[in-house]
Amino acid sequence: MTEQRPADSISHIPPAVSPSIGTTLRDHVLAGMRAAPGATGEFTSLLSHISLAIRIILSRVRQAGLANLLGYTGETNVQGEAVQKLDEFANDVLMNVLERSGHCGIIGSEELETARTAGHPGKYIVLFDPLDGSSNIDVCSTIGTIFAVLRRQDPLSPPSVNEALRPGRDIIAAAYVLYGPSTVMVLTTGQGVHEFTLDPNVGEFFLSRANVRCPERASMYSINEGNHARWTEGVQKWNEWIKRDDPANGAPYNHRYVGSLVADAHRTLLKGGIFAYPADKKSPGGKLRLLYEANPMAFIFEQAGGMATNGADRILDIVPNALHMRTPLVLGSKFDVQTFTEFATGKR
Ligand code: AMP
Ligand code: P6P
Repeated sequence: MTEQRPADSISHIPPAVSPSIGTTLRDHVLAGMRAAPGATGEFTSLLSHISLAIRIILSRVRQAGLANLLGYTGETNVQGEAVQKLDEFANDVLMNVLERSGHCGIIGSEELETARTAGHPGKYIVLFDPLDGSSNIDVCSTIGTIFAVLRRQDPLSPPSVNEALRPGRDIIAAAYVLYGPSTVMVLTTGQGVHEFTLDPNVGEFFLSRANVRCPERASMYSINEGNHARWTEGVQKWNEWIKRDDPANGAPYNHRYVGSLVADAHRTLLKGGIFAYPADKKSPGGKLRLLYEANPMAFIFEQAGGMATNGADRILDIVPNALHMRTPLVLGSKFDVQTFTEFATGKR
């Protein structure tokens, strides 16, 4: 017969030293759900599905050069751009996961000619650039994914592609992911901006910066200087102004430009200053897309105390007229975006 251990023998075993586990993305989103009155969990499930898609995309980005995933498919997308194999893969993964989630009635992607309605009503609209900065893929520079989530106004009605054409002020969640030296997701659901870093050994995103704030101003600017001759006179004057030799007033500014919106925006969010892709003679309506590049970035920057205009007006107030509508984008610290806007609109 086994000897009965005294009842209190267990209490002598010291409690396991719990490792200092950080806050996961899942913890953060679940806390948001508990704080949302009447939440059913659909929104949380949608974000969880998107997180899965991001991790699948990442797995291929990290092995691109070895898995014959670099280079082009030979097709041209609706933007008239050569489609990279990873562009297509990332788009397919996001489409598949979002349709499977059952929460997404309408999907809009840079890689799709028109918005896609799911076979079921679905409560949400998700708009995304599956792989931003793809021209940097083959040279191993930072690329990323950008997405925005909106609520459908009548979730039970049959989805219609035109529902995607809503101004950015209607966004309820936005994020970008950087596939860089580490994999970082910057997310807002309307309660501040939070940065999560993927622990590749665990396969989880952990909170790395809570309540990210964009500095009020900084002497850093990010623009493709090669377009100088095509800019308006006002933008050229701004460009001369930030390069003047005036150390007492933070000039000249330092110049940084990766050529991936996600990389240039993330540096600007954390360090401050300004990113600008203004209208120019070649792109009179701007180059960047409103619905799945400028709007999500603008929502994130405003949530972080920054600012986003098209060189004159607030990005989030622009009413889209087409899924792939382009816009000039000026993003960053309030002081720097306001100064740019004053030059661009002839007030300085
Ligand atoms: P649901 O019923 O889960 O679709 O959520 C309804 C609404 O509550 C969403 O559209 C959000 O505005 C809000 N909400 C739900 N879950 C969350 C969350 N995890 N974080 C932030 N907001 C949330
Ligand atoms: P340019 C990448 O192709 C992209 O769409 C954005 O990620 C980036 O900010 C911009 O274009 C770079 O454009 O004309 O400077 O190469």
